[in-house]
Amino acid sequence: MLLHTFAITPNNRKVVAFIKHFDLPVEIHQVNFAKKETSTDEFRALNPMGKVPVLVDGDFSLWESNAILSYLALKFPQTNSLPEDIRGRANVDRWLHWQSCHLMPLIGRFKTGDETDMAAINPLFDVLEVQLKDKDFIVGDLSIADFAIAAYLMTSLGNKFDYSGHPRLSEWRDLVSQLSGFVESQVRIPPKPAA
Ligand SMILES: N[C@@H](CCC(=O)N[C@@H](CS)C(=O)NCC(=O)O)C(=O)O
Repeated sequence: MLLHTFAITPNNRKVVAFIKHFDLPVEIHQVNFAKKETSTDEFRALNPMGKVPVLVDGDFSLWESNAILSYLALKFPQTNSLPEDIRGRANVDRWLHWQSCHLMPLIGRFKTGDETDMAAINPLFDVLEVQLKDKDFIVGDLSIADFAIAAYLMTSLGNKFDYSGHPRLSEWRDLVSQLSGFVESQVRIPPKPAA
């Protein structure tokens, strides 16, 4: 199995962190954007969106990071990262969709500058704070939902939010950031050389 990725971004890092955390037999290939690798016909055949991450398993290629997380969790059930019962599974799906439909778009607005008030994240943090009230992880046990959501809160932007009003969220973020997969997938950007 092969993952095409660009590990610095949260949608990529969530998958790389999952693979590393569970030491899954997936080869990791960092795409070269400078060489327009994702614009080639060969890459577009894997993902017509021309984006990463993309997982290739034999003759099956899968794009969309949360779909990849679900696939890996099902392919490697020993990870115990996706409940088998219908409601447990739906619960994880709910948080994956919440990340895609609510967290990611708001983060996108911060990045484009359409949102400049850092406190605008608080309604979403309120939701996570309530969810984590009596649990170690988002759905209780560690699941792919933790990887999907936490990756967004560990970026340089994620580090700038004020977590002081959300103590459980803050504890969970610290806990997940210490998981081996997130430690190993940390990408340090070298400082720009002085002009
Ligand atoms: N919803 C997709 C987003 C994928 C995505 O936007 N990937 C970005 C990096 S995070 C990318 O490949 N951008 C390069 C491009 O758009 O050319 C997912 O979760 O996988």
